[in-house]
Amino acid sequence: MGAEAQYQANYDESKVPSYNLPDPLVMPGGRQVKNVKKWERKMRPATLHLFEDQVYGKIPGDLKMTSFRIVEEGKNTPYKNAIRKQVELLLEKDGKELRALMLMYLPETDQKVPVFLGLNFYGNHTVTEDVNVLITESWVRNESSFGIVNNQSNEKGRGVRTNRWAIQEIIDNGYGLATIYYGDFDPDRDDFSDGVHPFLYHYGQDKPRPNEWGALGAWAWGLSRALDYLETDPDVDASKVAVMGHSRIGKAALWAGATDVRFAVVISNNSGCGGTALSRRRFGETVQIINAAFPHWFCDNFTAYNNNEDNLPIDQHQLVALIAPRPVYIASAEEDQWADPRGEYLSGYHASKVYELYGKKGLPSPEMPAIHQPVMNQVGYHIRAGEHDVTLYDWQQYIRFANLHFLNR
Ligand code: GTR
Repeated sequence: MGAEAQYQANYDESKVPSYNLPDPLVMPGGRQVKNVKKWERKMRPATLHLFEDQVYGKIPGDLKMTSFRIVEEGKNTPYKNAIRKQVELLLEKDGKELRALMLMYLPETDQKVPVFLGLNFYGNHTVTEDVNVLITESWVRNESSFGIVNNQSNEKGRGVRTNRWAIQEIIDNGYGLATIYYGDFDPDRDDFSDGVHPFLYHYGQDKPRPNEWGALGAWAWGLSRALDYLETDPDVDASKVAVMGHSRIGKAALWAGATDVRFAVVISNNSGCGGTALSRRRFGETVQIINAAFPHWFCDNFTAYNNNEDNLPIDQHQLVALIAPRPVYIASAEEDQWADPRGEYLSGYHASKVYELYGKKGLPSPEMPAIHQPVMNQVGYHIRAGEHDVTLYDWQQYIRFANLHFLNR
């Protein structure tokens, strides 16, 4: 096969190669895991280790924010019955600084509220028309239709992504929303001199080692640091935080949910390759394609599986299994074939035996549900009409799923 053919994506189901998925409940030596204790003591750590070592990379140290500061709060928002907070998460170490700015909208109540937490792609000011929201100063990807010039956000971007964030619905249902621009933790470019990585370099080091974290690892780390703050906020019920992410940020949300069990619910929106899509299916985006286009997302060890998926010691259903027994929701879009909707569904299906070990119901059928027929067990799934995006329909299902698990209704 020539290099070009190797890079071509397959969209034909009949050309999906036959493959053998690793059984999430069979230990590397062949022993069957028969109970939760064995899963938690042996198989889960072994699985997590493989993802750290071969896919996302491990964090080579213990790194927490050094301070949190509320920089702004107010009731003058475009939303009914909502308050706004903007919180700076600051990391200071060895003369270096990393600042992440969290935007929160919370329903106005004296109760602690559950929260959806998700990173955003172009800055907090893009998710809302609210003129009080601060414009990010971090490096952003140029996007001419948002007026971004020289990788710098400006006023023109305000509100350009409101369609992806159903803020009023979230508030009306009694939830808060917390969001941070993902590039605050690591700008999305193949450059390891910026973002959080240098904070853990040894003397003379200028990039992570082959088994150390890439950008997805940095974004997942940032989600955990956001949760550290939420645990201190008296208005938030931090035992009820649903981490949600779209696309590359959906991959990061899954990895955050796998590595940090404090996340009570995990939601993957169109996360695709390196998210919930099974790598072995090689449908749409593949390991080779993603490593070529985004060499900074995964750890370098992951490139060993370019065009070599059958040798992966794990597959993405085991990433979902790492979230068990906590509720996980996987969403696909019909026209998002690049992300392989069937592969996204199947990872939930094949992870379900770990949920069953806990006596929880996952996705019992190997057949995908029809469009707009959500399944809401401990593993949830829907496929909606339309493209790669986050829509009001998606949010309505996430709110229903959260209601089911957080409020029993
Ligand atoms: C694409 C990439 C996908 C997905 C998407 C996104 O270019 O191939 O894996 O992450 O970007 O994040 O929007």
